[in-house]
Amino acid sequence: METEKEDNLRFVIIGAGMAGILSAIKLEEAGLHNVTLYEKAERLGGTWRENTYPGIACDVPSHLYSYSFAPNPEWSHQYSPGVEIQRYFEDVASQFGIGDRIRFGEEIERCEFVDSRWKLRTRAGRRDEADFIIAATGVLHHPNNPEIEGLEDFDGALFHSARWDHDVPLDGKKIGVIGTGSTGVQITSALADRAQKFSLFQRTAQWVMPQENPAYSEAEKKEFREHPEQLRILHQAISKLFAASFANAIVDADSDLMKEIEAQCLLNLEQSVSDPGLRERLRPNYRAACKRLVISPDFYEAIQKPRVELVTDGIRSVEPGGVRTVDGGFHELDVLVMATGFRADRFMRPMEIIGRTGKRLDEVWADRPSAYLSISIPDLPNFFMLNGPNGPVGNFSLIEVAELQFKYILQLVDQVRAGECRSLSASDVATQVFDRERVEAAKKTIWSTGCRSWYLDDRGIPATWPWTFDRFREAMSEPDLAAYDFFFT
Ligand code: N01
Repeated sequence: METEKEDNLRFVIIGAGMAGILSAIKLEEAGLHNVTLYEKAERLGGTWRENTYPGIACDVPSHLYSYSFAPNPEWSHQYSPGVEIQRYFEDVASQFGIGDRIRFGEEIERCEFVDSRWKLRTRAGRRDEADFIIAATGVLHHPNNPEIEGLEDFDGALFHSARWDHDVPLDGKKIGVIGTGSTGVQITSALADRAQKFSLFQRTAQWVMPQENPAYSEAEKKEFREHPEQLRILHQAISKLFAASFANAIVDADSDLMKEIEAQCLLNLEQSVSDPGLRERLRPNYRAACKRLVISPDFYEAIQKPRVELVTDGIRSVEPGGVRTVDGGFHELDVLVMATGFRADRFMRPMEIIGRTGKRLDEVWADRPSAYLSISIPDLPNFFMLNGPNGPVGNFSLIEVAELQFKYILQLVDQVRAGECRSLSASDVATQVFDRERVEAAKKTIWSTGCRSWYLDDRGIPATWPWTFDRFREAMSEPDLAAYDFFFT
């Protein structure tokens, strides 16, 4: 039975993006009301607040990329644009009344576990304490800004895709984009008709899955509004389909479905690109979905437009007026966008996190980040991550992932509420065994078939969940308490 004190357990959530909002709602629902959510920015939304580049949309169907408990009849498209997704998170936060829990503009700088509690400090020096920390700090939020000679000499506008400068005019300008990941491809489709000249600098060709993006009609939205149960059924159906198809295929590189996906991408390339020279330059030399599969109905159409050029010669340097390639060619530019991705190994860092033995997270993760089931780190008691290292991050709905993880975390919290311990964290042994099995299983996955991608760690091993989504669901259904160290003081 819960005591008054147990009911009053204090939670700090770090980050008011998708996972932080989820945590605040779910804690409230569980009767845990002593919650503060720290957000470094002035607005919630995480990825969707930070990424506002032209053409941004999510490549997971909107009715799956929604909280299961907050279906949204208003999605405009099967794959809705970023601005709608941002609005959705703002609406959900307000609908569930968690706004007053959020401290905006306060960045947590340090967390130390002392005397069975977490002591926190913000960048501005505010101090706080908590029994539990939920790190909902996201995966892809530290821009990767490659060092390219002369970059600082560029005279035009220069920014990373996740720091889009909306004051910079684009229409009729000469725009260059470095990078052909999901971001670079979406920007290309969005700006191909607006630029005077658009140069896409491609280091590695991408496989592109042609996926139409139909709009929902007013009649369909009305139907969804009047029959919300249909949305729940739709959410479950897409989730099931996803788990049974793509999710299974990527963890088995030899699967028939993986070959089928590659055949569809190949057909897209052959049928959509008419110029044989351009087609060859766009042809990847590795397996489809080895990098994150790019989903686009119109990238090939955009790249063939007269004002668009695909630059495949390597970049030698940036000069004040544009980009010089290794063949000596010069590409004059007014705007240069780095669609060069993110540092995927950072997670909550640069926060300083000190566990019960006095060891810093930076030391624990000196080689690379790891966590038991992507949630708990040995000797960081009552510190749980959502979308932490080695989780399912490949073309999945991270919302569904976070919901499953949070249910699991609540069961760990229940151990403390029930007085079974004061705090708990995954044991060293369980974490090592998990890591060993994960690395072994990763060999069979599509990410291991020989390409460079942000999924790979410094050894070239996929730092992702290497098993089926059903296995993930199963692992999240109930914690194996034997994998945890219980602490009593
Ligand atoms: O980043 P990326 P992203 N010189 O890392 C190139 C999610 N997302 O922002 O392939 C030249 O995929 C690099 O080249 P190479 C999704 O999970 C989702 O596009 O390494 N080029 C690559 O082409 C996605 O996977 C959506 O040879 C350099 C590109 O930059 C993740 O975010 C939309 C370079 C980076 O691609 C990241 O996507 C957007 C250099 N020095 C993002 N350094 C949707 O849901 C890097 N590159 C639709």
